[in-house]
Amino acid sequence: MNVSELEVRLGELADQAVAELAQVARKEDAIQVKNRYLGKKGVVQELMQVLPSLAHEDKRIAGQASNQCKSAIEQAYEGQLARLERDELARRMESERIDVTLPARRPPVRSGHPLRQVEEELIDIFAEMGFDVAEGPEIESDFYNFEALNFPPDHPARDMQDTFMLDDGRLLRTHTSPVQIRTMLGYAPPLRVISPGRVYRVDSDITHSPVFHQIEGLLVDTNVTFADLKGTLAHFAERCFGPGTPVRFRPSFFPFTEPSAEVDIGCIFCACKGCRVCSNTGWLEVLGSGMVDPNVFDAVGIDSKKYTGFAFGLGVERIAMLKLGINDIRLFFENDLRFLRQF
Ligand code: FA5
Repeated sequence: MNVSELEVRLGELADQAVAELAQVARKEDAIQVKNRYLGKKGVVQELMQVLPSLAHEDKRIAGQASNQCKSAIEQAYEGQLARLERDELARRMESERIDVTLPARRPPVRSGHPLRQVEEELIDIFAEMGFDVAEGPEIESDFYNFEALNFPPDHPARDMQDTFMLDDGRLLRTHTSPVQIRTMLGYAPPLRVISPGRVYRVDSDITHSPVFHQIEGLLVDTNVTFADLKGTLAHFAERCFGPGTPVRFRPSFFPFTEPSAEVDIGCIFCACKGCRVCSNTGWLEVLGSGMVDPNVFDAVGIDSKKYTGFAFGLGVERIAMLKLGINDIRLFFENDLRFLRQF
């Protein structure tokens, strides 16, 4: 083969390879075509084995022709690869297109536990009347929970609050009233606080839970009378249960208040006519209250000749059950989402 024939043959091979590359549909096929022409044992290399037999001047011409042939094939190979990648991308963009009209997954709306919602509503009502929030510990000593509140050691009033005792003599507080004592020991009158929190009693049925929540109220100042207590709680009842809600004060007993009263609201389910919820009485009991007993003032070192005050304590579950129409207190503590999602 002379050098002219070699040039022609290399030109043909280049055309052939370029045409083949233009046909391939896959990257692997393109690599194969390229290797068949340009590989170590490829057709171009094979053809160039005539090189040693050529004259010196012809070798240079043959070298140039071979390089031209190789770069033509390389170029076609690179071009085809780029084309294949573009096509692949276009295909994926077509098939994997994001459907923006698909409704997004909604994150769950967090609304807070129904008890917490009601508790916050109640706190807001008292905050409007100028009460600050005070807090106390859930593990208490006998002194704060009973003694300073005028419960003598063997007084039967202790039986009303069946108590969880700890091994070291302390107890789980049975009401929020110990926060009255902590507040009066810590701050001088005038005082106007509420104290929301968790309390514990050995008590369990559909309206009583061993763990429940109370909000305590305490107001101490000069010239505070029972009329102030009545006005405050009547206003509270209207804000909590709606305008015109009647309230009734029934004589009662708490060791730490004198006089003491249970406070009922007119039944919101039957407009005081009498129904199953109010046991046909027309009234629903919502809280305990009274004027601070002078013995309590003595226990905390407040001059009972100068100051008077009132206190009250309400059960948050009780009020939440009335407001939300819930008939079993246990629903609050079971954490069943079917229940919780309704609020
Ligand atoms: C007291 O706990 C007094 N400390 C309230 C008080 C404060 C009176 C200040 C005077 C002055 P009583 O035991 O009645 O009182 O409880 C108050 C409220 O807590 C009740 O009206 C009731 O709504 C709620 N309650 C009592 N026991 C339970 C219970 N086991 N589960 C759910 N709620 C309860």
